[in-house]
Amino acid sequence: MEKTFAMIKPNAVQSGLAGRIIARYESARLSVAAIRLKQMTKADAEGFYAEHIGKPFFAELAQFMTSGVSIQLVLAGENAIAKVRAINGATNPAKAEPGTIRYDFATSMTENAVHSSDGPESAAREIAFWFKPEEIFEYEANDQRAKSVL
Ligand code: 3AN
Repeated sequence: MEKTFAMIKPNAVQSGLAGRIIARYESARLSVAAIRLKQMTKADAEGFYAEHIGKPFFAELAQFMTSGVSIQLVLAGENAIAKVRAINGATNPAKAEPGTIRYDFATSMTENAVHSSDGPESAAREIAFWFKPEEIFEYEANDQRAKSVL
């Protein structure tokens, strides 16, 4: 089963959208393999977004990501990395397709509701950044659950 890392950002958590966002992943036959609620520290932001340090938007990004609680998730399932990217939509909400999380819930490029890994290497790095192996659970997903909500 492929695994990916996703995060529900502070604006979406504060707006009470976490349940609806997780439901979209579950409806796409992905399982929650790990979950945590945490207010990111400055060190978390600098470690997690290391590749963006020095970019013009980094200060605003770090300020926003540390401004409130976010939800860290590991999602597991067939084609999980690409599936979650598609469900989230384009980074820039103005370019996101209708029906995506960012089309529906993002308010700006910075406050864009969700994050997810963009490939297998970043998924491995990001999962290991947030979770210990014993905090990640693999279990057999029941096909009936997806049918019941479709
Ligand atoms: P994504 O989350 O879509 O993979 P990344 O990883 O390239 O996007 O960027 C991480 C985060 O940095 C984005 N989710 C967004 O909040 C912010 N970001 C990226 N590019 C810009 C930009 N040009 N202006 C403002 N914020 C940006």
